[in-house]
Amino acid sequence: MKILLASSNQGKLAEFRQLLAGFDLVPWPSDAPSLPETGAFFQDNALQKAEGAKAWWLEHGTEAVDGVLADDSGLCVDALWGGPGVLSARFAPDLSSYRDKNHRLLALLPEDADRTARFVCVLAFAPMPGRLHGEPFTVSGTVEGTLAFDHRGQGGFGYDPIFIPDGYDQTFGELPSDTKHTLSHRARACAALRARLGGSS
Ligand code: ITT
Repeated sequence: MKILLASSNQGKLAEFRQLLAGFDLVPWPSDAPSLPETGAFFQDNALQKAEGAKAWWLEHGTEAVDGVLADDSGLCVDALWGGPGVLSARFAPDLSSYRDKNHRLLALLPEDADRTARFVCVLAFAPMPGRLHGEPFTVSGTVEGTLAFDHRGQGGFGYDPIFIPDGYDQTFGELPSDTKHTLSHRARACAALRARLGGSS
């Protein structure tokens, strides 16, 4: 099955290449427009990106694909009322590096704050007309954990260096990527996607 990956986030794309091994993945072209995400919930945004990418690809696509996949994800911190959440990609826009954004985020928490947090990933899959039947659908995955007291590790991307998954002492930035891929929000959502697509690749 050939799937267009409607994401411009290189960290996500690297993970999808491993998590969706066996599928023929077509990257979102670098000169394609960025996809609006104006919803209040991960699910709304994932569907909006998948539908927007499908419409664009039907007009401008360079090869036939069976479906379009979009990912809306983020870090939800309990002490920040679930933030940055759907706004994770837009947190601290004045800072360019994630090292700085991570320090800014950690500085928002008082020393004695509840540090529980979770990564959430919602994937939206839109079948391509004439190639696959069915309506667009979403699947999701979550990983529970706590926030570290400092940015730790060079691995992963985004907020990985400040997130310690439950059952571990190291952050996703310190753990091997293979470990992240057994338990992450995106790994769980991809497993649900495979099940929903019938394991076909
Ligand atoms: P696309 O919309 O093009 O896919 P984006 O980066 O704008 O890319 P989102 O709106 O879904 O995507 O933002 C999610 C943000 O949450 C992302 O930019 C990261 O900062 C963070 N994030 C999501 N998954 C993550 C992960 O596995 N590890 C670390 N940070 C993650």
